[in-house]
Amino acid sequence: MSISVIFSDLREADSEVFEVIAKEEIRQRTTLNLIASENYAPKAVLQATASLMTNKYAEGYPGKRYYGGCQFVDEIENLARERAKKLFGAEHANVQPHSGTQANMAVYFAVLKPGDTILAMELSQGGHLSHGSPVNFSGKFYNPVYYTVSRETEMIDYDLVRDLARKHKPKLIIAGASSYPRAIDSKIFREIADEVGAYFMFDMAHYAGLIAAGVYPSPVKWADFVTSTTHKTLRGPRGGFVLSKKKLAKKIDKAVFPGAQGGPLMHVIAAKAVAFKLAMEEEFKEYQKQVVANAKTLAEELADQGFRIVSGGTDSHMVLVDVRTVGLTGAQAEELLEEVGIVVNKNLIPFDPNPPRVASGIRLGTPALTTRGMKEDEIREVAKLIAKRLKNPESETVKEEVTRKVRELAEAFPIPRGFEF
Ligand code: DSN
Repeated sequence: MSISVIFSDLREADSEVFEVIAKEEIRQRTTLNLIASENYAPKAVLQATASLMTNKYAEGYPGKRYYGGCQFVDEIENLARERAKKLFGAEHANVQPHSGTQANMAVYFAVLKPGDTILAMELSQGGHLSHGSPVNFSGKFYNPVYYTVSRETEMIDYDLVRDLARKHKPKLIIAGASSYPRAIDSKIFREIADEVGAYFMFDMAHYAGLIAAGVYPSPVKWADFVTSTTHKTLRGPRGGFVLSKKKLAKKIDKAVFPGAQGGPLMHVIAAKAVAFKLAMEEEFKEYQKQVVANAKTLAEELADQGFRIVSGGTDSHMVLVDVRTVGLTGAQAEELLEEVGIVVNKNLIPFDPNPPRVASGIRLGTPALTTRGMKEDEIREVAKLIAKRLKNPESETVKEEVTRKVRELAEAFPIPRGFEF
């Protein structure tokens, strides 16, 4: 159905906002989205997010609210919690965090005091802003120590993690990343955390959908806390959640509310419940298998085209490409690709000599294109288009040809039924 029919009330009330949303709809339909942290949420998720649950205040938890009239939001939150636990095999779930960063904040509030030491992957190596970056609250309130990947393999240097843990005795060790394509060994992190008496938190925001489907190693058994978003590979609404061991349930719940947040977004929690349900279906598992197969194909084809792939490949949905191979910076590559309708983000690569706004790499992900139904053949075609554009930045002929082919691919693989607005 057309957006002007679905949003007819919005159009009438506020044509300016409507027009911008309409333009964004066209952008999403006509471009190829390779942003590793984005996806198309199913219509069922969008409908729950747009529901009247947005009208309800519900500070507190099911059965213990600070407002009347909470019987149905209680039902929704219980559904979301139970489904999250079942999906990931967790002992406890808190589905209230508004985002991944707020989920992380809640864990810090649960077990740390200001000034405590945390050990995490450095942002420039693939970590996340909220894992102790100096420009983020997590780096200002706490004392961050960073581990890196190995220069040779560009994979996590577990010996370094152990050495730093022994030396600095962190209270919390953090694993999980926003631009690390490889499998992460949670068992080793658990052993290191036990050796130095630290808590172990795994931020699975990027990998959550893969983990739910069993195509990426689950940290749930090993970590004290597992934090996540719901909108990346998991294909839900924008939001966060925390899983924990039962013995830490009270601590984490108090840290989320009243520690870090006020009223929960009940419409988003309803949509999280939907996403967790959909993620239990066989179709979702098949989708995630294809996401990884597509990412591997993307890495292989780009390598064949002469690009250096950071760490030599991928075990997940994302691929980190060193674009210095073709004499470009990440920022230049991002712009060149956007001009032809391929949307990616510039990204630091390990030990990057360039600053973040320039960067030497681009991060590519296959979740969104896989939702559009693309398989290995089309991904190979996309990789060839990326390579052609980046190897011929000055050529108008190449620019026109790639733009046309991107349009054709986008038309041949529309946002599928059940995901369109
Ligand atoms: N900004 C997200 C990403 O793109 O990975 C992480 O928060």
